[in-house]
Amino acid sequence: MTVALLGVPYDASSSWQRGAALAPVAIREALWSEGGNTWAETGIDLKDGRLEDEGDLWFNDGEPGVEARGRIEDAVGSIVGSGRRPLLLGGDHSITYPALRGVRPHYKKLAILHLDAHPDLYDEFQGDRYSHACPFARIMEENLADRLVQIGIRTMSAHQREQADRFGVEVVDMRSWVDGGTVRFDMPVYLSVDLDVLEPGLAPGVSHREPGGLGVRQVLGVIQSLEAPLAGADLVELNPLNDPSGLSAGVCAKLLKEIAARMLTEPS
Ligand SMILES: [Mn+2]
Repeated sequence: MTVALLGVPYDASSSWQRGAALAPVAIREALWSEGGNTWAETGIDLKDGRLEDEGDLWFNDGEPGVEARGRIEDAVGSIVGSGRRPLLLGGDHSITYPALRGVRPHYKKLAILHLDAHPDLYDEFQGDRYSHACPFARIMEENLADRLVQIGIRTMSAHQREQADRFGVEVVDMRSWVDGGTVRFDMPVYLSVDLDVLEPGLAPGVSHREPGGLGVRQVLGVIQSLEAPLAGADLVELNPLNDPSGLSAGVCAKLLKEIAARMLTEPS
């Protein structure tokens, strides 16, 4: 098994602050920093040659979103087609919809495990159906997932509640979170991690800080206890402009290591 890291420096679909496009550089810098090592907790060394870096996609400022999305879909599709597992570094959360379009044709059944403070289920947001507030509405409309399980949610609006009911989304909101609880899947899983699922004091470098979130340890527990094959993953919404200390980039690097290690421990 090989993991292909893909930087997606795209934040043109952000509804509030830009800056997430700077994240891939910041996360790689934290990942390879000599201040830490490259071993995951589960005993995998990311320097053992099975983590390949595809570099960053390139976006023209002001180009139509449909072109940007097409490029993301094609890049992810070709990674999966080559037998590798894509691990995307966003970018804002809008990249998850084209990523799923790239992954989905390769799987008969596919579930999404989505960790986020926000359900991102708006039909449209500020007039944009491809906003970072909307990807999971597009995904469910196009049947790109057989199940969508959301963890960490704490900003559900009435409209998004309706959307969740309409699409059959399984929402584990923060109010009902129980430590050590696991979600079981009988099909491959695509993991989408919005950094703002965490308590913002632990990872303040996000555009939408929402108190009351998970701890780093709890998110690691969700990743490490996942039993189903991991078809792909993304780590989105780090905003380095809100992360002068680099603390949040370091948290991303930690999550990246454990996600990659989780993929690499599967039989190929
Ligand atoms: Mn979010």
